[in-house]
Amino acid sequence: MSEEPTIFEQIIAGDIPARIVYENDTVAAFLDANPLAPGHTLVVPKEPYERLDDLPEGLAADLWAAVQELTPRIESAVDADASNVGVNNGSAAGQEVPHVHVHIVPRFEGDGGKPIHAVAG
Ligand code: IU
Repeated sequence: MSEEPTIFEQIIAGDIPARIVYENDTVAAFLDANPLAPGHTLVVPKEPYERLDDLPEGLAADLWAAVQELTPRIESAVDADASNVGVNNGSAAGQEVPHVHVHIVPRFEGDGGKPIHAVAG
């Protein structure tokens, strides 16, 4: 874990404005500042572990439970048909913020977007 608070810790602390949509003792979720689609949400552990494999088992379970609970609620909120759920795990995979975050990107029939496996070309 880094010593400086990550951007996402600052969001959770309320020091950087964001639309927080969910919070429990260990996990928070907020709308992405540069959404790929309406309702694009990031689900994060409150503690700033950098990569998925750094997460203690219980926290990984908490994170996934929140993703599972939130995904249908977000789809319903924006009237989406489906969603892409994914993690950029490490900088070579496009991870820009060194604090684990699960993207939930709502998808709509005919939106022309690519499936998640298309990013690997
Ligand atoms: P990535 O998986 O690390 O590439 O995604 C980082 C995401 O964090 C990206 O979608 C940004 O738009 C988002 N984000 C944000 O929501 N708020 C911020 O202050 C910053 C990044 I910096």
